[in-house]
Amino acid sequence: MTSTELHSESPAIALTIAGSEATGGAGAQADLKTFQELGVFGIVNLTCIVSFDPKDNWNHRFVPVDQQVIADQLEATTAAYGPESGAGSVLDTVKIGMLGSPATISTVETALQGGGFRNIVLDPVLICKGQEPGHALDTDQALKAQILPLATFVTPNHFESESLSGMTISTVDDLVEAAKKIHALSGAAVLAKGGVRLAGDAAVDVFYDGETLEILSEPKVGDVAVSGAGCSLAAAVTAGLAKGATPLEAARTAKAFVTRGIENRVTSGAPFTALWQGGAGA
Ligand code: PXL
Repeated sequence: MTSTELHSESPAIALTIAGSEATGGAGAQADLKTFQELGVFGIVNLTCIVSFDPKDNWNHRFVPVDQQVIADQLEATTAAYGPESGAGSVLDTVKIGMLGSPATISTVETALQGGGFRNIVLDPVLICKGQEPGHALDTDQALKAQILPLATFVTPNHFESESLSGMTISTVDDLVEAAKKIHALSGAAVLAKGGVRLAGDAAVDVFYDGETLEILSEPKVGDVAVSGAGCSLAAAVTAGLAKGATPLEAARTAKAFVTRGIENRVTSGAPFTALWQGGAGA
């Protein structure tokens, strides 16, 4: 090889289709920071903008991105990095975060069906902190009907696991049963998160892919959920898969990454702390 041919290999590429959370703790910002931290070239296609309202108990103000603009972003990304693009690394791994409306779900469903993706990681954001359960029932139902069947990996939190499995989850055994049910209805590898919601000193998540069952456990870091933990976990899984890890390896690495990020969390004027993706290197 001559010196002019010397070049570093293209990094793995991952796309997140997600919403902006203005304070930078959750959503697309958390995804992009996680991708970067884990050595993956990250792309964001934005679905909505969430701005917490400090005058109203930090509840969510939600603005959807216009459907045509979502479709335009997906078109640009596919042309640049999709299977036909000639890109140095082909985009075959996507994470789905907050979609927020039935219309967006349909737009994204169409892109996923035509995108030739090998890995579709779904963080099934049914509600986010501050929203009332059932606030957006039609959106939840559309997500379950149209996106869940396309997912190859799904990362439900405690509430989402209860909603998807139809079970009450109080113990690790319950979480295992729920993970098996969610696998049965999606066909995807499942990482069901107990987090701080189950009693005890451990933050327990359950991995199940139809063959392997693994309980991932780390000592709890405090008892309060940290903003961006769910987004960062799913993004770290996505980064791992983009780099060629198996689903189980990606889940283990993601759990460790998020634990370090929670240990090094960031405080602010908001009534919640935010995960620091740089925590693993701190
Ligand atoms: O944590 C879930 C989540 C995902 N995406 C966006 C959010 C939130 C929660 O606040 O705002 C855009």
